[in-house]
Amino acid sequence: MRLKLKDLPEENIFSSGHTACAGCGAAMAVRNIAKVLGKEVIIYVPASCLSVFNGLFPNCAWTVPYHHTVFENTGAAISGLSRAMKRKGLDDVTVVGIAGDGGTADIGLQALSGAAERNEDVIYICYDNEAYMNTGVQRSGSTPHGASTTTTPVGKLTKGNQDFKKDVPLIMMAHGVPYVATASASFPLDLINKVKKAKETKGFRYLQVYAPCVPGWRYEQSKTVEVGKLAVECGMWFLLECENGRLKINREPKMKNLETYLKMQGRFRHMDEKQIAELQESIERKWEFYKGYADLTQRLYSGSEASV
Ligand SMILES: Cc1ncc(C[n+]2csc(CCOP(=O)(O)OP(=O)(O)O)c2C)c(N)n1
Ligand code: SF4
Repeated sequence: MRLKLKDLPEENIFSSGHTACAGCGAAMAVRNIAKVLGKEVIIYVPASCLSVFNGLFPNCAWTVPYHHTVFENTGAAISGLSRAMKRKGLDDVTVVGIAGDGGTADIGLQALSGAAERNEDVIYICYDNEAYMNTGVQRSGSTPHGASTTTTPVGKLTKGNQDFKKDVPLIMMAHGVPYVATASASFPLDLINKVKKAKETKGFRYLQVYAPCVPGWRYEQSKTVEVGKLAVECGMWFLLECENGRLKINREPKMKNLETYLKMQGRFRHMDEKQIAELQESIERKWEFYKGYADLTQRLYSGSEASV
């Protein structure tokens, strides 16, 4: 049965008193995710904004067991925790890793890939704020085309990030794991139902959650939800779900208002017509690709419970 927001409990395993910036999309997403996870969980967080704003020792906003070791090992750490729980006969404990996009798309990619390949019984959540925010807004593999960061600045030779965003959800789908989904802090109903589905599924589950970042994207702190909604409207972010190889598009983008989305944020404000057109073209290609992929996989894996 689908969850409604009013079904969520008052109590939260991610308590108030964390220290995220006002308007932090990652904090909004984590608060909603935590409400669905329940108490029988172990949380792992690598170096990231979350590892700082969830509290530094001896403070901790998590009221359930929480682990933190190094930046690159989320996939390996949650694999070990999950196996240890099973060895102890604690099969009901869900092990969840929550990492930033730098920790996922770049430095943690090999550990993530290994865990997915072994189909470890874990949930891996990447909150995607599209750069290394904790250390001062450096570009990550998840940074979109054109975005200005401290390592892809706007200058005479280049104007922001020259590369295009790495599609980690697609890489995860190619691993053939049971569940891959994208979600957004701005669509809480969609988000909580994907977390619920992930929780009810066995094996490796991957969620990537779009998480606007006020200082890194440079918009007004009251606009987080609006920025996230516009991203889905214009196709900068797609809401998708892939179960046992079958891709479903949860919300059809309107494919409009890209300029409104870009102009709301300081990181894109320098972009000229040519750059915007390049970005628009890449979004349209991606959309065609997903539509085709969804059609194909719905036919290929129809009725199948096996992973690809
Ligand atoms: C091996 C290693 N390299 C670099 C760092 C420094 N470091 C800590 S957090 C961080 C950025 C994390 O970025 P991301 O994963 O995108 O999460 P965010 O900060 O955006 O939440 C970096 C580079 C580190 N802790 N360990
Ligand atoms: S820098 Fe960005 S991701 Fe980090 S706490 Fe602030 S708003 Fe959240």
